[in-house]
Amino acid sequence: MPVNRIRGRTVLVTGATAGIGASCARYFAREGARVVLTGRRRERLDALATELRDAHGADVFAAPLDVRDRAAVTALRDTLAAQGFTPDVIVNNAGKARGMDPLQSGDADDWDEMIDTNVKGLLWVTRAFLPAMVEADRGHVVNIGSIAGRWVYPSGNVYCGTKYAVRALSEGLNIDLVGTRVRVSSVDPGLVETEFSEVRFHGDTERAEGVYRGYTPLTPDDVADAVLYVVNAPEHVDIFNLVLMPTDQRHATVVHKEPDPGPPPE
Ligand code: NDP
Ligand code: 8X3
Repeated sequence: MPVNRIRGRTVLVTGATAGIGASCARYFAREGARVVLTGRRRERLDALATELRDAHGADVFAAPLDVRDRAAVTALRDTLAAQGFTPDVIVNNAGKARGMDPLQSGDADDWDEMIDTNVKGLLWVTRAFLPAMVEADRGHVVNIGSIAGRWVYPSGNVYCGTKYAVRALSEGLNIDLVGTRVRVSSVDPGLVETEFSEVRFHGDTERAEGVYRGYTPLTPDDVADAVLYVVNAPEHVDIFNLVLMPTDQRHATVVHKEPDPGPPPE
């Protein structure tokens, strides 16, 4: 990075225990940010905190958090404030797809989980941490959206709906913050190889692996690189929307895949 505007900032990442969130935490720590790691799996948070302290001497605060728990979100905000860890960047990354069925046979529990995490969780976190940014007249909210928030694909129904909502919330928030120096960015990836599909298919690893076979998907680091880029932009520049896809992907379902060669001959 030619100019480092990351050093010394305090970055809260939701869903830092895996995939894109873990990569974002690594990228911010590497550039000298203080990082607040959150997610539900405590052992993973602790392991990542140790890794970042050892590798970068990073100032890290790791706290288990389920973003669906509004009271827990506000309690964490208060704990962080008491410890001098008030974030001036939040990366609203925690999110998921659950199931991939036509709406008429979809599972309402899956829908609850997606809506509560991807939409309401993002709102609870933003509502809790934003006022301090407005007060300080400095800050950045980065929402991890998706191309699923601009193109609906077959059986994507509710997941796409949550990402359309994230897109609308990013736009609305950006408008509401006019006159402040708090920036809003939506970083919207296409296919990224993470635990996403394993979660979507309820632990069916074979089906999940198939999603990423035959082409080169994005890596979580590719997305973290984009997030770092938007946050590192000069303060008068707001990169409001950054869409990134694998070169092999040109639309939600338009992906160039090499045919599966099948099992090796006996
Ligand atoms: P992963 O499954 O690898 O990571 C998801 C992260 O979200 C985990 O750290 C998980 O942690 C956390 N999480 C899930 N539920 C909750 C919850 N209720 N409270 C707090 N944290 C939670 O998936 P990705 O890294 O791929 O996904 C990250 C974001 O990127 C999501 O918003 C997803 O929609 C978006 N995205 C992903 C794409 C992809 O192709 N992979 C493409 C476009 C967007 P834990 O289980 O420990 O709580
Ligand atoms: C996650 C990737 O394929 O569902 O947003 O659009 S996809």
